[in-house]
Amino acid sequence: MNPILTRRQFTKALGGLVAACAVPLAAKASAATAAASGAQGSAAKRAFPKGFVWGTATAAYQVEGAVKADGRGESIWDVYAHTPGRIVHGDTADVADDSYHRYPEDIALMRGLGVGAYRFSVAWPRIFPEGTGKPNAKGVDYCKRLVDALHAAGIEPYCTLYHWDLPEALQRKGGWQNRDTAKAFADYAGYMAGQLDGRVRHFMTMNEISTFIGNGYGSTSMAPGLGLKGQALEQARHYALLGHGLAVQAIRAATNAKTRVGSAEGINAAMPAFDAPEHVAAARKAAVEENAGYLTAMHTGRYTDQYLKTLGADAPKFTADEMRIIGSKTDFQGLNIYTGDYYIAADNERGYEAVPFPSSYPNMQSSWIQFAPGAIYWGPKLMAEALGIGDIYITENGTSSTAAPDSQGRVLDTDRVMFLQQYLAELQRGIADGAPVRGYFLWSLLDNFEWSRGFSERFGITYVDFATQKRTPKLSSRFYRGVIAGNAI
Ligand code: GBH
Repeated sequence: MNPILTRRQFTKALGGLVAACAVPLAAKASAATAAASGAQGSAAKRAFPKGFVWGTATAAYQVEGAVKADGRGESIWDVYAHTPGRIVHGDTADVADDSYHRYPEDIALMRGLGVGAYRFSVAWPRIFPEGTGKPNAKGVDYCKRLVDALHAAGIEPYCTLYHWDLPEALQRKGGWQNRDTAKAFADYAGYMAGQLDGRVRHFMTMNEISTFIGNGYGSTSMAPGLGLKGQALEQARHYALLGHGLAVQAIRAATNAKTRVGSAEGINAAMPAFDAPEHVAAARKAAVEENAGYLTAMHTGRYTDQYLKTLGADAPKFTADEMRIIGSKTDFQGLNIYTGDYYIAADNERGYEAVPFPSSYPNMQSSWIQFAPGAIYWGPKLMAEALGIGDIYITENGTSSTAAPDSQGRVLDTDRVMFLQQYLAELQRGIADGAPVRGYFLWSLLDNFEWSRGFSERFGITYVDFATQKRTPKLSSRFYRGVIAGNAI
């Protein structure tokens, strides 16, 4: 397929966006003036820094489909999704958004939005169908075509090397419970980064180690669904971190000096219950301790005393050399922030206490997304302060919404618009107060395969009819386009 968008594809996608956002003529004219002046409405807009990166994000298994195309190997998610009872409605991602074939149309949607960046992931089993061994040239070519098409559209690719689709062949050898998997991941990451060297300037090793370990190894709600406990779980978590560290080194060895390496982690975004010095101090302590098995270890090269003490006999076995590797210096930190956790100061050993959400606390469609815009104000700020992080990107933020096409075919997702409006306002305020956030990737460009929730939860700012693959930009798409055009909220 031609990687460069034809004029027809581009106009078609843009037409869709404009049609979905159809407004009366007069309103259209004033919207155009507003966009030109960088303002959208009546309220004074607050600007983001010059050069702030605006993007959207997806992940390979959630959008690509084409699971058997061009020599792709099987992943743990193919196996999991095809196991009866695992996914809502028995959905699988065999086709998903078919983005493997339709990426030119998706890139056209991004051009319509005006985003400058796209965060995507590479499916490891497309590159090494068996996890290790001989690379699959057709899989590599697909990634190069995608990246070249993004550049042709003026969109900077941000590449995640592992968004949970472990080759099944490696799972059969123990997956992340096997130390060799960390080495195999680094080999794959180094190889792939080398192939994309010069075309991709930002690499993320892994997406949310905390989730694929917590949900896939600790519980059974994600692939491979092992439900481990105690030391076995801790050891798998440790080897995943080791895989990250080894991959940082492998990517550096395979790429030019300008390449920037980081990861995208889902954090426990600690927020003070309200802005008072003692609660802010408590939340800052919580930020370190509650992420001790992940970001804190990755940024300090050690497990905190409190963490090891709490684990006792369940603590992972590790060497000083492994901890040095896990702490390999990165150039930026990606944070996926959807919600947060409240803390108050407490007179205990830790100096903080977590405050559970009352049952009346407002929620979005997904049961785990409490509406907490403060998370994107405090999360990056406290993480940066506590761990000395220099550059942060919000690598995911967004929400599910039940909004569906109305009688005119429009998708008016006012809950998502409200959510984004409030989170972006808090992000802008955080940056103004010193949080070193350089960019924002909205999750997600498209409705897609939402893991164990299948297609029952839609995170896209573009509606996807999974029967026809028709894409329809939602109201939130128009909202985001305005934010990007004005670089302000
Ligand atoms: C991110 O995870 C993922 O990176 C992305 O792929 C995903 O599509 C997006 O968010 C939206 O979910 O089943 O009740 O145990 C966000 C963190 C952690 C949220 C695991 C869902 C499972 C809750 N996820 N959690 S439950």
